[in-house]
Amino acid sequence: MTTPKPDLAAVFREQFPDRKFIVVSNREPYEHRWAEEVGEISVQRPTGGLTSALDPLLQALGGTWVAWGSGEADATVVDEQNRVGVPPERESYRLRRVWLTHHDIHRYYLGFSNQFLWPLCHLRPDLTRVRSRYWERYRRVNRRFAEAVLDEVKGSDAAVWFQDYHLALAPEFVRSRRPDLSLAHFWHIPWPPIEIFRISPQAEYLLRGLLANDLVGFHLPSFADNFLHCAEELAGAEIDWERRTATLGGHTAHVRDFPISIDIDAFVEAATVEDAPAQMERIRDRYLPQGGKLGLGIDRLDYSKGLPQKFKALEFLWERYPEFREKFTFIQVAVPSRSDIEAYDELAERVDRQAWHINDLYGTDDWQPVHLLKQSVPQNRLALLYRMADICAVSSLQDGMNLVAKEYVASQTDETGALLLSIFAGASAELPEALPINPYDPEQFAIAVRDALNLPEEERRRRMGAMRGSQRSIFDWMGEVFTEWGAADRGEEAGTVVDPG
Ligand code: ADQ
Repeated sequence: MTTPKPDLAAVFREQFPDRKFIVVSNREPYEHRWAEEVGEISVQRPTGGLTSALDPLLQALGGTWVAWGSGEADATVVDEQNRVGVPPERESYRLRRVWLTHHDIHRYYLGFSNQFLWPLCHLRPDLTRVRSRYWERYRRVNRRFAEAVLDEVKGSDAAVWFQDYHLALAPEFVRSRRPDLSLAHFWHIPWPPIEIFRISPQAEYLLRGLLANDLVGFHLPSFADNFLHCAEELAGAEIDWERRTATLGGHTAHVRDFPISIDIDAFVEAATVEDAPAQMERIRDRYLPQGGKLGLGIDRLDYSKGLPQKFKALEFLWERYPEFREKFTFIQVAVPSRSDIEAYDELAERVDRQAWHINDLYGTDDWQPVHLLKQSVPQNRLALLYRMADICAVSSLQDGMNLVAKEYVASQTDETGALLLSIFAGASAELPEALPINPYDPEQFAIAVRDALNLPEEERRRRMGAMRGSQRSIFDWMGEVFTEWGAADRGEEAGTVVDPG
């Protein structure tokens, strides 16, 4: 059974009847690469997440997507304005590419974005690296994105949607030249409390950049609160706590929370393909002892995801509850990420050592307790792993939302699995039937794994059924963003104002 999807093109047009739709993100939806045959070009398409949800909408509306041209053959296919029509087989919207040099990637992307904003927003100021050259380049690249946007909206009205922490300054650059445009921004990671955010030497500039939007969205009300508080104290904005607006220099930004979600149907379909039972059997044969239970973790290899804490808890589990040896196996899929950054490199080594240590202590000739698969796994295979996993453990130390938790719930079509979910993942606010864990307490975490594995089937079904019944999709999420954005643009309230108390 599929869930009804809102007609997003209609929702957008209703809110913005005369405006062109422009999306701006660091990553691009289509990447051109050199194929194996000499001279041939292949196209990498959007896979999963927001990119693949936005792509059909842009195809329906026919707007522009502005993004970094990261593919090795990207420059070959664009026109003189750095534009290419996508998708290749039925060009329906425009992809406008912004070029980044080697220094840009190091300073704007790996530097300011991922070695300053990312750790700061994930409450790891100890991992931040403050360098004037990072900031300088972040400003420059944001200006370049803004210029590409301005170029694309020449002579037209537009609604411009910026994505994420790579582009905090671009809205202000755009607003200063085109005050008539409607601008919105979605911040996909947490916004930290002021005590942490004020560590940023550029706090005021970052806030001013974002306050140039008509709408700023976060996953949780607490992130929106933190942002408003920072805007008041560090940028001197006037806050209306009831309306949840911040006014600076005569412009008012509406600040709202929109918990993002996933394409539920895509996971349900992938988990229930005709040969799913045979495929799951093959995975079981490969990794599990006869009749054994499966635990699953799917994460980017990032320090915010709490992988060392998860492995410590598993070590405690097999040490203290020997009844789970040879009866319970854990597959951790960890896709390498930002490996040019030292902290990520160290993390990768650390989890390798931990997996090796656990397997050395408790493994036998016929059984390996932990399988650490450092690779990307296609979505259809992920869905099968999710479906067959008896438990899925999300151990984030800090996470804006965490889509893995939602993907597990969507793929659990038999409703027999149990979700262990960190109380520090944004998703925990919407999934009260998950089993809560505190990843900083590995002994309790181990007890939670034990209890989850011992949970009666009826209770597992009750919890999973309740979570599945209340899931909302990424399409609902987008519809809400557009409705609030339209209202903000007209200076109205759309009716989902959060009670600040
Ligand atoms: P991420 O930090 O990347 O996103 P998350 O929400 O967990 O975190 O999404 C990860 C995505 O990558 C999932 O869709 C997952 O399936 C996929 N993935 C993970 N490991 C994979 C693997 N080995 N192979 C293939 N796919 C894999 C940021 C924020 C989050 C927020 C999202 C969306 O940090 O808090 O939920 O944006 O706003």
